[in-house]
Amino acid sequence: MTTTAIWQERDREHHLHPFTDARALNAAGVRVITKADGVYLWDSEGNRLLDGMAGLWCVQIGYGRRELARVAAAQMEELPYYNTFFQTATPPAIDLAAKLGELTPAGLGHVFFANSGSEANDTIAKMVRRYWNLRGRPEKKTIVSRHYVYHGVTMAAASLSGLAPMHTQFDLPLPGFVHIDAPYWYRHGGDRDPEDFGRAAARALETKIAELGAETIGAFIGEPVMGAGGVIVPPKSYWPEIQRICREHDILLIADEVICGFGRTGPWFGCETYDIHPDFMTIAKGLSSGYLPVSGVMVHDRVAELLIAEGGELAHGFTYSGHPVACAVALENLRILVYEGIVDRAGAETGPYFQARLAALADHPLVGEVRGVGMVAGIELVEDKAARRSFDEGRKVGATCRDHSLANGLVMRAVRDVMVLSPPLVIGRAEIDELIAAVARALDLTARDLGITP
Ligand code: PXG
Repeated sequence: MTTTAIWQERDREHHLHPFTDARALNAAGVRVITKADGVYLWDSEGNRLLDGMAGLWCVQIGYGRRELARVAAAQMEELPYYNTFFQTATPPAIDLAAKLGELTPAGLGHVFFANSGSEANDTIAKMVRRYWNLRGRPEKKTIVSRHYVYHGVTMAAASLSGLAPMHTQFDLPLPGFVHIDAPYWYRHGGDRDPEDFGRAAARALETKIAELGAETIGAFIGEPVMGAGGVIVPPKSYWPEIQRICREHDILLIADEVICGFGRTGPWFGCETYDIHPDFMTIAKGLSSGYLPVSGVMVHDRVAELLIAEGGELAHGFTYSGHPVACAVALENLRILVYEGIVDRAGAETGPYFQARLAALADHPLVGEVRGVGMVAGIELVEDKAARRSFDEGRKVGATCRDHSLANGLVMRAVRDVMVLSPPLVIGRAEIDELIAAVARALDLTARDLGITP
């Protein structure tokens, strides 16, 4: 048997994969990724793939940066582990906290560390409850989220998420989590001007408040741009209106920057792209470029000060909160992102080039809309462009396009029939050209399968 076949057999026998139909995977056999460099991956059969997804939206600096490996090894030798629980801390955790206080938008001066975006969002859900308990408003606890959004998979994070299977499989959402419509102009905007639609979509929050009573609503959570929900880019009018409503009703604002953070939308944070001033900000993924698991909750000083002054002992934390090796790697990742101008270049130069090249694909007969900002994009495939009519779900057009893309050496994901792209921020112009050519080829081959002439 080949090495690949042996790995596939072991994987089939022993490994349960996330968000995977195990039966279908076992029939097909897993693809084993064995190494990576820059924006490229290699599988165990020697195929090279351009990683149009930066892993899972996270490898901002690209693969193979030995500086991160060296920092991890050095920290493991010096101090591989110590906790931050009982009046102790480690230099990397302290330095990373201070660095994040500088890098994130003004006022977000405190961080609570966790290991994943899900854990960070669960932490926020608990901090919202703690905050309103301390303010003497124990009834003000409900968190409003949106349909389509992905905020993670732990019990509270999955309740915050707005994707149906994540709820129905596990009897979620928990009480105290409600959802409103997303600012999804292409699907729900009809003939309306996008900015009018954006304001109306934000006012769905006002309607929900009127229904439940402002005295019961503690927070609103949103990704500046929705990522895993299908790269839903809000009209410019959306976030100012959401913030007005939150202010008027004394509702905390949570910005989930797990995907948008660390340069994905151009500036360092999606909050800067959309002028959002949150009370909490979730960070993960790009914080360490995925080299090690680490996440954080940025807490605004006005919230942190209450927790510090009146909260007593916070009964919450993870064994690996502020893990020294993960924090050291995150610090080195941030140093490289700043020192090499990676975020600046992606924001000013390669991001706009990526968007301009993608926009040209809008003429393709399968493409209803191309949308994106910075280094993240979605291409929505439709059966009828004029009517914006989707393909029947059962035809699995997005999955077909994804499979053509993979077969031609590009990792591109399908969310429903939206093809999503989120390449490493270090991707260069020639590599963007290669990516665009592979997307165009995948679109043509998908059209051919459907009997449409490209
Ligand atoms: N918030 C957002 C906005 C995310 O995108 C999480 C929270 C949860 O992070 P963790 O680290 O707990 O996974 C995410 C994660 C996909 C995909 O298929 C997206 C994510 C995770 C896995 C798969 O697009 N996003």
